[in-house]
Amino acid sequence: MTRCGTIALVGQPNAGKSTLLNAVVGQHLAIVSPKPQSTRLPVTGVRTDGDTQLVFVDCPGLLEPDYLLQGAMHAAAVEAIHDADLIAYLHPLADFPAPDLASLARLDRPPRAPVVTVYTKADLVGPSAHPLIRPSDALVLSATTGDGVDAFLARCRDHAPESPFHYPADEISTQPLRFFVAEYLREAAFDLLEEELPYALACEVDEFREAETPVYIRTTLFVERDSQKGMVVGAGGRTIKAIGTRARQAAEALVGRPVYLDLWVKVLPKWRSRREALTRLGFRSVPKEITA
Ligand SMILES: Nc1nc2c(ncn2[C@@H]2O[C@H](COP(=O)(O)OP(=O)(O)OP(=O)(O)O)[C@@H](O)[C@H]2O)c(=O)[nH]1
Ligand SMILES: [Mg+2]
Repeated sequence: MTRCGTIALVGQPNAGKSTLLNAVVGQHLAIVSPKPQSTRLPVTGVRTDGDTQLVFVDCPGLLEPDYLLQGAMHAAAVEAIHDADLIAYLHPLADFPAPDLASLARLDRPPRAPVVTVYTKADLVGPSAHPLIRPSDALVLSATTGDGVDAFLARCRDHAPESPFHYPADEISTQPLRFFVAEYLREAAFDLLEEELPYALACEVDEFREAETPVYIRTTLFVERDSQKGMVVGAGGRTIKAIGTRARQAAEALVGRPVYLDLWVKVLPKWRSRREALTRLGFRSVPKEITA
């Protein structure tokens, strides 16, 4: 008899969801940034131990949407909440207590799955603060030191229903390599670009020739305005080169072979507020409009 459960990792932007996903699968799958709202589309990570498979869905942060992209991010997180067998609601321990999830996520119906509150970044708070949350059944962990991650995994296993595995036991994600290449470009952009620019940038992989050595990957970085194009390219092409080098190294670690990244920067006017642009960039449920 096997077990297989889906765990949604949800919470406010910057709570540490992607860092925890990477810790449980043991690979840098999801992009991580000190800047909030780095995750836009859910990232799936699979971990199989013996007879139990856990499917983690790292969600975009829960926020009050101001524009259509944020509405689509919110819709993706809410969908994952309703699809899960267990909802892991992450919140930094330093900001204890976590606000009510149903109102934070503006859920129109209660979720089917149980919610476990997981206080994150415990390494940033002295151990004396931990007893604050006892005797509730919340968990405390640090995804960067690994403290508390095993107890979190044990809780996930307790909630995994009896079921055949959904994926082969050696798989760690269900998303294609091209998705991660586009994400690594965004991660580099989050790191190397300032202020609003990382938020105005989207990536698309146009061509992926795996049979070639190095693997040839042609990508487009979209910005919203012409003036942003120059900032992404940088003086003498320095900025785009740095973004490309960083993303190529991450892509090579995942692909396991040398990669050639061909980068193009184009303007896709106001893509963050346009339905068809968001659909093209992979968002499945784009709301008709933003409701406050
Ligand atoms: N010290 C410490 N920092 C952490 C820990 N977990 C995450 N961080 C940091 O917190 C920041 C946000 O982490 P992410 O994993 O990107 O957070 P997220 O919840 O996925 O954020 P969004 O995708 O923007 O919603 C990054 O700078 C991480 O390095 C932790 O356990 N300890
Ligand atoms: Mg994230």
